[in-house]
Amino acid sequence: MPGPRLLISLILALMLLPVVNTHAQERLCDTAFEDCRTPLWQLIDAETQGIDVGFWFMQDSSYATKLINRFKAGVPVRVLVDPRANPTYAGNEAVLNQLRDAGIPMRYKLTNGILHWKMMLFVGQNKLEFSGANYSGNFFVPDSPYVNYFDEAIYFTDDPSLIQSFKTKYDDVWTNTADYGNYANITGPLTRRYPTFPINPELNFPPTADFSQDFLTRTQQRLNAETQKIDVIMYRITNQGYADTTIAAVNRGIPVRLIHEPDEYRNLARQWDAWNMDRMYMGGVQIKMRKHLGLNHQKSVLLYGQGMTIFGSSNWTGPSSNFQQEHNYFTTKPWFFQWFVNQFERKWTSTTENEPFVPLPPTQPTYVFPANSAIAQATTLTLNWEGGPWAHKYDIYFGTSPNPPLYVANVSTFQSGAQAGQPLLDTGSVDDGVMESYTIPMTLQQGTTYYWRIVGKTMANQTATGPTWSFVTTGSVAPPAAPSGLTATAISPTRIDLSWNDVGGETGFRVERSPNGSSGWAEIASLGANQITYSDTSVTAQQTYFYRVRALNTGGFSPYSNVASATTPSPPPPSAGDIVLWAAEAPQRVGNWSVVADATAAGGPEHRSARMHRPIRQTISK
Ligand SMILES: [Ca+2]
Ligand SMILES: [Ca+2]
Repeated sequence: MPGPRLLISLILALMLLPVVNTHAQERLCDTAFEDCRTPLWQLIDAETQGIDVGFWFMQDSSYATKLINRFKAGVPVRVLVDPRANPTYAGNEAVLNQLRDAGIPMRYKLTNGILHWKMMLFVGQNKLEFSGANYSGNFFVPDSPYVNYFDEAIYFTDDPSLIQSFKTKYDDVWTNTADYGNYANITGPLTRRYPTFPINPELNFPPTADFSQDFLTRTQQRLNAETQKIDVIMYRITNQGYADTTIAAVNRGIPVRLIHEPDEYRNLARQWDAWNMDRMYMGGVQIKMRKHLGLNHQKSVLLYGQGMTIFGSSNWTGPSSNFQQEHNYFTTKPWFFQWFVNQFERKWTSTTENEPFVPLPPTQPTYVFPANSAIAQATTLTLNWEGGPWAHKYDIYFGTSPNPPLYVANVSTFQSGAQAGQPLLDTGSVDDGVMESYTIPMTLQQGTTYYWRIVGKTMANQTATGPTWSFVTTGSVAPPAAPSGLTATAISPTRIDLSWNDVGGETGFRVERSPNGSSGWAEIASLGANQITYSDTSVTAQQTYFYRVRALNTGGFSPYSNVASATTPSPPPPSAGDIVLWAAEAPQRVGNWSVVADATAAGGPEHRSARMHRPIRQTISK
């Protein structure tokens, strides 16, 4: 019996232990700070009955060397591989050769959709290891704890139901001749090694014809069922369904936190990751990005209302949903959930491991057509440019001004999620080689210089503005149409007002006057564009004047308008106090004299003595 002191020490030690399974043989290993390779090495070294291995790639040859050692010691070893990883992952081919040359039986994935497993099963020890981590050094051992590591959680279990399920699934794949071929050292017919067990319903093995087992379908069901809070760590998010379901959760009041990988946000081979990230950002998902020096390759989801963890090999992508060979676990094991909660809180709170997400701008659009300063362009015209891998919407500035105005905003595509009524590109995509094009929906004027500028926008409305280019349309400018509806109105003995209807495309108007409407036309005014009234104050009383107007632009004059005429009225009779002179001829008048209609004025015709024959007056200011 231990003494009281030892007992207290034991209890304290138990209380200080990190969250562990009550089942002593299950554990999760955090690659941020733990060496998760040594326990796997130990399992390989200790196995005496049989080892089943499946992986996407293995760059760390230490696993291969240890597996070969056991194989040479008489332990049956089987390996499922995918040589399609060779071109991308240096060292994988050498490991496959190493295993093959040792005589280990190997089969490989033949059909489309990669083998994305990362698992080892140890028959004699009743142990299983699986995770999202590929068998390469950085995936299992940090270079520098919390500073330079790959985000992963490595799951070691002796849960009989999980081991039985993996045994059955492994035998299914091993004996599958439709999707898998013999890679090396297969002699005799393919046989199952184990009895066939039921698959634990918490496990998920895409691909499957059972639609309910589609990883997207299962994940969406759990996200839609959540009532409290969702935390996600996800390496790659290229499938719209996951993003939309996450945004929908935020919209019904469920907080969602997401830690993502910045290299995937700007992965030129995975452009739709940024589309989803920017949309989730706009949709209110709280997002942090890996800040440490390694890689966030983890795939885990925490559903607080359900106490559920979703963990495994599937990313939030189309291929991972129901195309690639995957293994995932939708489990409500409390210790498992709490372990991931603790891990998430540490990662989320740390200012050195992760940092708030800042949406990045797109690249500047590259113009293709029409070339800058091109001449003789058609008057119906399609602009062409390459908007790059990150822009999904465009503002198009277009017009005859050297600083063209916004012509159409947020032109997009249905692929990029254009809403009803939103203007659409003719063509366009962030996918490689798909050019953006937009046909200007009007006939352009001939012989005219047009200016255009494209602004690319991400789904988070970050922008990149292209240069301003110009082109000239074919032909010459046509003269404007003739002004119509000219009217002339005498306002006073010395003023006639004109007005007419505006025309399009003019740079100005010219007004002409004639004394008789047929000859003696003289230009009396030159007006600017859109000026459609004129007051002629160079007229005298009791005269009839004739007018016509024409418009002009760089193409020349329009035809003339109609001719309009007006007759100025008589001046008013003199009033008391006016001085009136009757003069037959008054060619030189000094001061403000004007002709009046009063034949009875002093010196007028009735007096017959004056030499002036028309009365004039000068108003006296009082
Ligand atoms: Ca494009
Ligand atoms: Ca006009």
